[in-house]
Amino acid sequence: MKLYGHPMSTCTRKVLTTLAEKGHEAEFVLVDLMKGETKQPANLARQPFGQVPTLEDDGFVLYESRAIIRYLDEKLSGPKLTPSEIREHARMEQWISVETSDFTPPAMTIILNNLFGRMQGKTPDADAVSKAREKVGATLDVLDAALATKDFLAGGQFSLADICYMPYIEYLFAAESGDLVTKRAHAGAWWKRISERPSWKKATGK
Ligand SMILES: N[C@@H](CCC(=O)N[C@@H](CS)C(=O)NCC(=O)O)C(=O)O
Repeated sequence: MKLYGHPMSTCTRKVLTTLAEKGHEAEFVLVDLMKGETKQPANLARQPFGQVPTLEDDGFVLYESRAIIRYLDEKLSGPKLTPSEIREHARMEQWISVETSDFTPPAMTIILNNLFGRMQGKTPDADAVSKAREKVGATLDVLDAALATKDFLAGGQFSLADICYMPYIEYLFAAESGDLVTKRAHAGAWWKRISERPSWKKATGK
């Protein structure tokens, strides 16, 4: 099994965390984002949108991080990261959908402006960051209320839903917006709980 990605890529990190949770490894093939390798023919042949990650498993090529982590969870031995109980499973899917639609787009606005943009010498768009902070805060209010009565998003079990949020939250801290998480007691405790997992430390090289 090969994973084409970049160690700093949020979507690659979801896959690395899933592999680590399952107790498996894939051969890591670096696609250097910094050198524009995502847009080169070799990567476009695997991932027509010119992005990472892509998984290659015995001739089967799969892109889209959320599809990859679901595939790995079904295919690989190790702890299940999808609840077997139908309502907890549905709850996991609900939170992955919220992450995709309501959390990640504004979180990435903050991250691109305050972290990656700055690294490239660009001045952050303060207005865009401020609006994005409001949106992320509103979504985190909803998560915070849900996490008041359970340890993980799907219920009592760590799941793919928790993994989907982790790379973006990590970068929110580096983008001067970790307060959005820590000032919400239940979301803050949840982040502490999940970010201390060995799988996350392995995926992020800590
Ligand atoms: N929906 C895709 C998004 C992948 C994505 O945005 N990858 C970023 C890195 S985290 C990328 O490759 N960016 C390079 C580019 O767009 O040129 C997924 O979940 O895999």
